[in-house]
Amino acid sequence: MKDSKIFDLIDAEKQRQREGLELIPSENYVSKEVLEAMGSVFTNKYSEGYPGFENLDGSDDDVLAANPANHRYYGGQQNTDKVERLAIARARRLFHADHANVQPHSGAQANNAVYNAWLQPGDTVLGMDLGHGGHLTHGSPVTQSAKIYNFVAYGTDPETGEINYDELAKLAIQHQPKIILVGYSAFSKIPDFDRIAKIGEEIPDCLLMADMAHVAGLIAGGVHPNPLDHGFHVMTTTTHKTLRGPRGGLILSRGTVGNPLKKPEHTLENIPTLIDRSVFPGTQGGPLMHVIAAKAVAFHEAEQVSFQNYARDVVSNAKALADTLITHGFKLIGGGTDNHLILVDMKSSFGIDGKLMEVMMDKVGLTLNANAIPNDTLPPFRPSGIRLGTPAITTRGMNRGEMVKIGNLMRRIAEICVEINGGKAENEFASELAAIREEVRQMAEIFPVPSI
Ligand code: DSN
Repeated sequence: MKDSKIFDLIDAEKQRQREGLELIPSENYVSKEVLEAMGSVFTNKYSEGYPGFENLDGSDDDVLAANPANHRYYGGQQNTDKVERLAIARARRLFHADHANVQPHSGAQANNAVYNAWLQPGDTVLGMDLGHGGHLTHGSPVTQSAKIYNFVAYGTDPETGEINYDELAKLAIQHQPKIILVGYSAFSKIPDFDRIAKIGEEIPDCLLMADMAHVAGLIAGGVHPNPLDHGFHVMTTTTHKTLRGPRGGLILSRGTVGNPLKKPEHTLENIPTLIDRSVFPGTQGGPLMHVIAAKAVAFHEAEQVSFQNYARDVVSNAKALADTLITHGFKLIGGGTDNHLILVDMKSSFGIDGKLMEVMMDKVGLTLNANAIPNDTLPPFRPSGIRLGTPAITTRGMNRGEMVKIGNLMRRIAEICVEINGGKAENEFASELAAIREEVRQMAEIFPVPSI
């Protein structure tokens, strides 16, 4: 018997996604093929261990033709080995990596696996402050890793929105971290990877790690520098944000790839194998082979010229939206954006908090999230900022004209928020909100979601 409760909710979610516009910068719409691979029979298979890592350098056909012995703990891997090897080969090509581990279930799992591969309890990691745009897994005290390792935070410059490189260098010398971590979920600039790598080279045994979850698709599309080309040893990412694949994680690394069954020496050169052993059996059990199949499909899509165009459009759309918002009096952290993401200080722009804006935007089918801004004086659940971006609406084929329209609608919503904040009842704006809702629905209809 079909579970109608759940399937009705799936239908309702399809309608929500179809009729609204997704502005959360970490979300996207996958292709039909990615969706199909995720819903495939590979979900029935256990594949603990790894496929063989030999002959991963050539084309997809070369990779399929080779059939090296695997390192698995279960039989029946004729197809799973090929799927995982294709995923690895494609990821290596996309990101110029010596090795790819495609098994992490999420970005958090990927980060924890790298920590576990390289650090001893008590070792120091230098990462970006959560309040300045860093990520929870980069040392927030509420996480498990913060109980195990010693995280020290660097911040951003309030004037420019850039990383405070002088502070980073000073903290690195002072704390001698075993990992310098560059990565973020609310930062709209492009890090100077060379400068950070230079700082890291002065610290003994320091692993340079980049968590590029937000911008991996921009890197794959060639519109953002790749940290692995600038002296970094490891790059982690999720696969579902700008990269437009299934929900999951990925670890890319430089170094020599060894047999995962043999414990290698603890050196930076051996980081690929240290990571493999840390993912399985260190921190995870069986890989999700249906998700790995979908990752492989997404990597194939990202290798196409059309994806390079997509990445370019994500960035130009973000700039167009940012410019429109600035014209309307929105104050952007860092004064604009260089990637896919825009962080706005709603408090200093309009005297309202980010949560009110999030809630009112939701009512008209425009989804974004309230977000802390650097040195926020408001609490995390009702912070001063909002965070938005263009990966999903660019997937729908939207362009400059639509960015201007969305920016104009946001101006009107912000004005309504100001009035509500001043004491007016929300229902006084019911007909105006309904009209904006309809305008959003019409835009959504012209630019359908590819997979639904
Ligand atoms: N939750 C993700 C984001 O929205 O940026 C980060 O993990």
